[in-house]
Amino acid sequence: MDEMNKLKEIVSQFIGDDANTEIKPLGKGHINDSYKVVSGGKEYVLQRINHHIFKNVPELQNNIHRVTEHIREKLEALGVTDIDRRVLTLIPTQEGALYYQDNAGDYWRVMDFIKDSKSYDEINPELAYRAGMAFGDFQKMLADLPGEPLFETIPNFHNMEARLKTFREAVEANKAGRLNQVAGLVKEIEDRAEEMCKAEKLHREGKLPKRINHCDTKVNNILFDNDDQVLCVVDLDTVMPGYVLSDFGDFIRTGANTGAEDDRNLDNISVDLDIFEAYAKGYLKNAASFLSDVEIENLAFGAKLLTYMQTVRFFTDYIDGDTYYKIAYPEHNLVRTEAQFKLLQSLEENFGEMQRIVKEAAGK
Ligand code: GN1
Ligand code: MG
Repeated sequence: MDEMNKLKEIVSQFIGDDANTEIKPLGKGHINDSYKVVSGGKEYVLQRINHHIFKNVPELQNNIHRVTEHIREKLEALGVTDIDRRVLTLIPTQEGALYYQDNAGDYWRVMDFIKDSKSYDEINPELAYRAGMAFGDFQKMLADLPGEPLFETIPNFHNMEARLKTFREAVEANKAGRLNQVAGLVKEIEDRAEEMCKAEKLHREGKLPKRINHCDTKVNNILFDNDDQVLCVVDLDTVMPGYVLSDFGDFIRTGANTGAEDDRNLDNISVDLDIFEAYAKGYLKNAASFLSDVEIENLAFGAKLLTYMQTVRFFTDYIDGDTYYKIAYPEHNLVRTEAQFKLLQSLEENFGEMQRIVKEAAGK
């Protein structure tokens, strides 16, 4: 069976047979494969879930189901009208399951496609302000999710201590024989290691709580409508308990970078303080009411932490021989590492100002 027929067969598990189904690749995630499906006058997103990374797909899908249903109830209670564009809608299989596993062992899911929506890889301060409000609201809506804590879809996902352990093992093993050329960068990582494990330490001391976080607040995981109003937050695979520093930091890492995540020209890369300020204001507008002083005091640190963490993650993958992230060319993970590290240096240079901005935005 050719690839397209295989995809059609999978889609039919969810929405039944339709000879006119059209399927096209969609998006540019580093982990899952996504397709846009048009069938019977409706539009959907089909995704192959990367089960080498998300090892427990049933629990993953159960998380997303709980999160989206909870948000849906909140929106209904608020009298929101276009709910189908304001939260993701999972389409179950014809047998009522939240995913389908094919003969090859791959896992698939289908969601409604959110119409007339767009995402940005680069935004302006006004949109960053709206995105900040949206992520603050997202955490707030999920603060009272009933039942068991959410499943950790990737254990220790944003745990810096665990990431450093894996990094050190990769350095030790030097599997791809790439270490010689990057010794200077290994030292830069080690020089900052202790500072960057501060969140785990604060958590152990009972000073930093875990809350439900999105854990992938990349700027392009927010959908806007044609008038640039926020519709909803997408890419919910990593919604799980974590530190709010993660969600704040990952947005700054991606949204407040004047360059690209994999920019080859390091001169393009620095922190855009106007975006930082706008995001901090929007986020704190909705989140200041439930955040502790320790959380607020560490938001700017969160930007450094997530940028450092992403540097370590890309670097680990480079040293390992590119087994985790999709790459477009052989040195891609090294280019990403250097670009993230440049952003980290810019955040370090501007840290005092970032602290001042957060303090002011929090009204302290
Ligand atoms: C991955 O696939 P994507 O772009 O949504 C990664 C994030 C990283 C990001 C770096 C499950 O997200 O944690 O921050 O790449 N997701 C996973 O761009 O590892
Ligand atoms: Mg993503």
